[in-house]
Amino acid sequence: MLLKKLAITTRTAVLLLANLSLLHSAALAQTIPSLRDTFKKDFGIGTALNNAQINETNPQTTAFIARQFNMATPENIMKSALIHPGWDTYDFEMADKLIAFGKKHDIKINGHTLIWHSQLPAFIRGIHSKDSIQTFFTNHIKTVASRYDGKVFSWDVVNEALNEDGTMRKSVFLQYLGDDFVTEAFRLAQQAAPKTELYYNDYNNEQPKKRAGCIDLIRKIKAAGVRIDGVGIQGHWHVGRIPLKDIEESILQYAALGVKVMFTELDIEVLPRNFQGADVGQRMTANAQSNPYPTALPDSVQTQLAADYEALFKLFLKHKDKITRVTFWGVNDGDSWLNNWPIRGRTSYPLLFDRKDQPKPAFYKVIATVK
Ligand code: 9MR
Repeated sequence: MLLKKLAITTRTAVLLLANLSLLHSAALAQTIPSLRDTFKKDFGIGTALNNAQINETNPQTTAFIARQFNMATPENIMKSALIHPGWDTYDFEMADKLIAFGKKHDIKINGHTLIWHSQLPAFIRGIHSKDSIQTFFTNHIKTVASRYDGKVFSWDVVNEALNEDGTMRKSVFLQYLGDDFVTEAFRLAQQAAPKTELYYNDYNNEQPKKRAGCIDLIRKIKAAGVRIDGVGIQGHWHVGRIPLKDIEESILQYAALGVKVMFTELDIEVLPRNFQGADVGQRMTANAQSNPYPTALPDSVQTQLAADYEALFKLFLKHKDKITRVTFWGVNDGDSWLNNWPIRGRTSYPLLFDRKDQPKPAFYKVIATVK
């Protein structure tokens, strides 16, 4: 009897302690500065959201997101494979939840993405005629963009249509619809979503050749009398190798076209990689050196990461009149796609918060850039 009582008391004490430590970290999260408040006069601060976060499975995570970010992009759930799984079937469940999430927490949603060559529905592989691709393209944009008009703040209308040399990527859309598919996507989006901002989004489009291709695309859309409100530079960069000059030149050149500039998928890779960018089709094979920091990031890399983020945010602030949003591609290091790409199962550290949502030195450097 006594033993049983003792066991119950011990269990209660353990539960109490666990709750106390939860409360403790929740309270701590409220004491660190908020990115969205710190930059509120400068630009929006966004994050990518995954299923668990949209489903609010962990109330502490929800509170943390709402305190730190005022804009969000769904990491996957609005891509065509997920939202439009069959020729005549759409699945709006998660996207509707995301809209509700945004409303509840005063977070603006950027729809991602209407037209992308990747993560397409499986049925596309069975289509081999121009007419059918055209019908898919038109129906998809009309249906999805009109449903969320006035509910999402903006759309990445077309994602990653360019090659590194600035020419058009050989996608299924280019193959069947020709060079003008980008302009046509914006035309359809403009009709379906008159109350929504419309953007072109890509990675490495701060690099001179790809930037030139991107500028041509924007000019072409405008010359056709079609609306494009902004350009997204994804910002998947590497520690110690941030192309600050190219980024600044791009901010200036894009802004000169009369479009808003934003950084839409920011993260800084610290793990070895033999190429730059974010082409999800590219992969690397694992070797003994490919996962060098399985337990912790060495101080020297942590310091370099902080310096890189500091330099970037100084540059963003310098051009805050042209930049409307900076979005991180994930809430914390544990969420990042870089743990699984281009090699599965690595331990990466590309964001401002660690796996427990604790701020890293880079976070404080970023906060300190605001005078
Ligand atoms: O982060 C996304 C990851 O969860 C998906 O598996 C991947 C699949 O295509 O897409 C990732 O997000 C990409 C984004 O949609 C477009 N730019 C590059 C991003 C990183 O690959």
